[in-house]
Amino acid sequence: MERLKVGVICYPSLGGSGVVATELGKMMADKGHEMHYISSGKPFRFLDVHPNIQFHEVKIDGYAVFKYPPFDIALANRIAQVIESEELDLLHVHYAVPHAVSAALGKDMANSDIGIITTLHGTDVTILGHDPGLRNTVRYGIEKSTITTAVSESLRQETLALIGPEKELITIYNFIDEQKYRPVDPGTLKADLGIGIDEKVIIHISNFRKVKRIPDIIDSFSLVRKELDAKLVLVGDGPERMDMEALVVEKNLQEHVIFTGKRDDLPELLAISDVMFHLSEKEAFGLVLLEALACGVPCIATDIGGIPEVIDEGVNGYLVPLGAVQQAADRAIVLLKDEALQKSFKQQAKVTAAEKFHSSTIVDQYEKLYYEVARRR
Ligand code: GMT
Repeated sequence: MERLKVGVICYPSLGGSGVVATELGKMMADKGHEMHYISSGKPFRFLDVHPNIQFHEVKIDGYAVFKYPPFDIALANRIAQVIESEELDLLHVHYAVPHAVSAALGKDMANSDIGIITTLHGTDVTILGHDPGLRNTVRYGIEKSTITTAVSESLRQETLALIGPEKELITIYNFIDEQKYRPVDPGTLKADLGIGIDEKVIIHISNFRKVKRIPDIIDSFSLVRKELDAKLVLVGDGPERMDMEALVVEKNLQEHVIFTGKRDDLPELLAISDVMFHLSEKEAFGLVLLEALACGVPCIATDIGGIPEVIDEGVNGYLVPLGAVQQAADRAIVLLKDEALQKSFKQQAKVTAAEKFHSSTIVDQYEKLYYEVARRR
């Protein structure tokens, strides 16, 4: 098989798209491809030591003439340089805005015929695509890409309806690193967090944005607590964190809700959890749900976006309408009180992760696309 040289453009921060971009790069590098990350910072989980992975930093100085330093143009400039210096075969860009637009500009600057794969992760379409001030930019990013992928069929359909691109749009699901996300021994973690041995654990992991609807999770948890002993473990950090801490105090739940902040030991945290709550109002895929399933944790999640493609109602979890906090609580109570049901859901959760979303299947789909785009030049 021919070894490809791939330029990868992604957000370096913590978040599902960054995780997918770096895990994919790592697995492609393991297959022998040369992966070149072009970004403002080293992406999350970046493998410093892999011989097939290189990092090309984008720098921009804050010249007095700029009110806003033009990062997207600096990125395009760096993309053009790397296309030429590394003789790249293709670009894989995560997010249409701004990355696909910078990639199109970089390609033009380099006067290159390189192919561009753009992967849509959600907010570029579900939020920016609804903004009249940006919809044309999203469309431009997609039209300038050779092939665009969406992380769920729901996102693909929404993009077709909203943007109506003429270019090819295909669904390739997200995946996780099965070496990391699997049932593990949590050691003394449950006791360390102050959770009683017989207490049930409901977990939520996110970046604490409004879209995650954490107040719904807290309300639903307070209903569960009326029926059984449980703790709510809220993992992550973000703009809503302080308000959520205040809300927990206001509801007098501070003895029962644990804020852990950002953590790296997610498999251990999932190992002590009985169920995951994920009640977002928008979610193109919900990578964290897949992480939970792979660790054998059933999920109660909203019936929106790409979530029903990950959570199989009554098999590995339950789906509830947006805002239905009582229904989410009722489902959790049924599950947490029935050991046999919980055992079956846990088993099915692992089967879904291993069969529908196995990394080898998904990485092969991307690799096939890489060859196709590289060949089209
Ligand atoms: O959901 C977020 O806040 C982060 C965002 C990101 O950029 O990582 O997540 C999006 O991409 C993930 C990876 O494809 C998906 O699993 C998330 O569902 C998607 N978020 C939304 O659609 C809100």
